[in-house]
Amino acid sequence: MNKKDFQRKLKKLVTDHRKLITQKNVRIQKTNGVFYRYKFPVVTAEHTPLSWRYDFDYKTNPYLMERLGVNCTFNSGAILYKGKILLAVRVEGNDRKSFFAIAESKNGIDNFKFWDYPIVMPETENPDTNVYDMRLINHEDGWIYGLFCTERKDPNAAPSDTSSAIAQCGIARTKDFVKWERLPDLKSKSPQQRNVVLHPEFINGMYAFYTRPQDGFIEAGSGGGIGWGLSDSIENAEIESETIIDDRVYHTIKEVKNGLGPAPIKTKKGWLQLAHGVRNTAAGLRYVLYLFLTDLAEPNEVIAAPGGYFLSPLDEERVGDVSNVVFSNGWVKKDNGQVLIYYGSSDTRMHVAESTIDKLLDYVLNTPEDGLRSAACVEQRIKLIKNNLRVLKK
Ligand code: M1P
Repeated sequence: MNKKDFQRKLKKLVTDHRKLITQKNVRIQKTNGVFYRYKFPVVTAEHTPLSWRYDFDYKTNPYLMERLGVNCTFNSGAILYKGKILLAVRVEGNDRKSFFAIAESKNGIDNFKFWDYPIVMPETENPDTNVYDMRLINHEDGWIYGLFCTERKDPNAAPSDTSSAIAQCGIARTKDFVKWERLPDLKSKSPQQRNVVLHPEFINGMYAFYTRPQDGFIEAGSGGGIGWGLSDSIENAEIESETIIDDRVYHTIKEVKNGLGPAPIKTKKGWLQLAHGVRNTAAGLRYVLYLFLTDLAEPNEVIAAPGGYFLSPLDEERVGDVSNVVFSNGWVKKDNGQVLIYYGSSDTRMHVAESTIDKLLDYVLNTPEDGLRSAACVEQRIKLIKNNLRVLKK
């Protein structure tokens, strides 16, 4: 390519990129009454800055090729910071390694723009092979915490086993999302931890963690369920005793495994909790999102648990690197009561759904619990139908 063509191609890349990241998002009017979806994903691999992927120097890249590809952008932590929505995006390179990067938007619906550089996350003395799925927590101690999964190869795996890994909870904190202080990983009795979330308030003067103990990297084994544990310290966080507050249940949306999503939102009626539930199918695992409410004073006590899923993969969301998955580790409550729920689809891209605190509370408090048996579920539906027919006759 001659230099003129190179410059023309570069200009077009820049124009197309700007067009993509400034595209207005459109609310999809069809809704189940609980939340609205939006037409376009809010962040995709294509949203990452061109400078992260291309070498712009004609001398070293005369064909203007991508030098470091980005495979996908998903499972992002979210926070309202200085009036803007920040996403701590899980960016995965073509090399399968994930890292974190901040993308910001004024309205949280569109125009997400990445900061110039990804986050430089310090390592502990035991370097992480992969880091992902950061939860951002504005803790009452004054710090903003990022809790994420740190994955390393299992040192006890047989030489022929190149896949077995150990997942644990990495902890870092920041005041500005640029400089991060890495703390030691959370210690617990479980051989594997993923989906660990810090509760935003102290409980009896202690740091409280939602956990997800597992026996194996993929399989919950005898572990599983959303756990709860307390630690005196965050600088050397250690949970002595872990209790399961939301278990896996046969023939439900969380039969195989579950895990908490973002940090809960405090409401007048309790802590609103968003989680993912996983079940097996002939086509592989299916991940959906569900909601529940826990007690204000004792956030480890479930006080309302609607049956079934809240949000499941739909249309293009169903297809990606790991298909049939929706996963959320970030949501934001705005001062006007609006709630923006950020979710990754099929481990590939990020979306937003919109609701309000009032609607979500109505949903958790008035959706019947899972009947657990077909006959009980028919009973629930007949009750609804009878009441509706009575209302219609009036
Ligand atoms: O691939 C689906 C999800 O699998 C894991 O979630 P969990 O630990 O609950 O199985 C995570 O790796 C998550 O990032 C991923 O989206």
